[in-house]
Amino acid sequence: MSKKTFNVAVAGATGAVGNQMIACLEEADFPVKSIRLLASARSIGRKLRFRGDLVDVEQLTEKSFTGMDIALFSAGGSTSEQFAPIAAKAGCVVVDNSSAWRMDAQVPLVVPEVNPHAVAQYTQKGIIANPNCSTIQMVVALKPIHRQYGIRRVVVSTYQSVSGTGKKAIEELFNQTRAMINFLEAETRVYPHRIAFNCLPHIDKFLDNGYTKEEMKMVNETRKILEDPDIAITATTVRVPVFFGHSEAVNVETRHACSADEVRALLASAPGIKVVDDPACNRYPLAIDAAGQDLTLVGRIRQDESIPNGINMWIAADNIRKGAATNAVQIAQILGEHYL
Ligand code: NAP
Ligand code: 12T
Repeated sequence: MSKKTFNVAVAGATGAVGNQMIACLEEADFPVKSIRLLASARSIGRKLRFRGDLVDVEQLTEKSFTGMDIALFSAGGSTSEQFAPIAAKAGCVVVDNSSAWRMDAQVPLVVPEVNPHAVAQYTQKGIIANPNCSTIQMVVALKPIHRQYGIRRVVVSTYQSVSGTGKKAIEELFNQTRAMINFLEAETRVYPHRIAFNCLPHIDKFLDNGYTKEEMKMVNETRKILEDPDIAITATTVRVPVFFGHSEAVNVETRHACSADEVRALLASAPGIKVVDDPACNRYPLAIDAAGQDLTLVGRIRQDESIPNGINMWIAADNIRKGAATNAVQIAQILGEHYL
């Protein structure tokens, strides 16, 4: 029997997420027939390695998607807005990492452990959206709880690493940290304030309601993925001086009573999750342990003693892997195995 193989394009291949997408395609042994690496005109002349071969980076244009089967996009929202429909029209299914298409009713928003069935809806626009990094790791943990006990309300605060903003922000934290420990002036370019040795309660832009766009993404995307518009959610998203790995303090109010022990056992057997919860041995999810692997780490699972049915937990995951590239490649795998 011949195995299906696919012509795959990576748009934004030179970026923090795009680079990881290439690595995830290799790690997943994705059935790639040919690969096309796309970026801006700035990257013409660069070469990147895929499975040992050096591949030329090409400029992303309207013609880039002819003959391609799947395109993984991570080249910014405006690039996705413009080029995803062009790719789809060329018959290439787009898995998009930007926020451009996530809330479009005709575009499925998918986390494979949570709503893999939604992939089927890709036929409407030829686009599948990858959720925001902070949303992905939260819904992986919320889904089993919602199915078992029904979630009434979620209150989340995030502790997000700079890699979520891209390669320039990784450099900014590095350069500012080096400047500070040498008693030099830290330069601020990417963020409105110094991020080294600081916390910024500001991710993405501010909206008219006083929340940031990142906070509202968590609210709206979670409801869409869990297919439940009635869940009440409120979020505070904070940038912290961490390079890789987002952490989250999540408070969940359930409809039916649940104990911390039950939730711990439930999550321990749920897909994509590793429970790390042994406070007596100082064991709990850490960004530095989440980074470089694909599982969502959940710990500090305990009763919220202030309400009848409440659970608190701490969740950490690699925002560039499960929060972006790994999730996109997992979607592409479902697409390739079941739909194309
Ligand atoms: P990054 O490190 O700054 O990389 C940006 C990439 O986009 C580079 O490859 C860049 O190419 C390319 N690019 C920029 N403008 C372009 C244009 N006009 N035409 C073609 N390519 C262009 O950023 P990143 O962290 O990888 O993030 C990239 C995207 O992924 C963003 O849309 C972001 O919203 C999304 N993202 C999503 C999540 C998530 O939550 N799922 C997490 C992180 C990022 P050059 O190298 O040539 O400039
Ligand atoms: N501004 O994909 O800055 O919507 O960490 C992800 C991460 C937007 C997104 C960030 C952002 C997204 C960030």
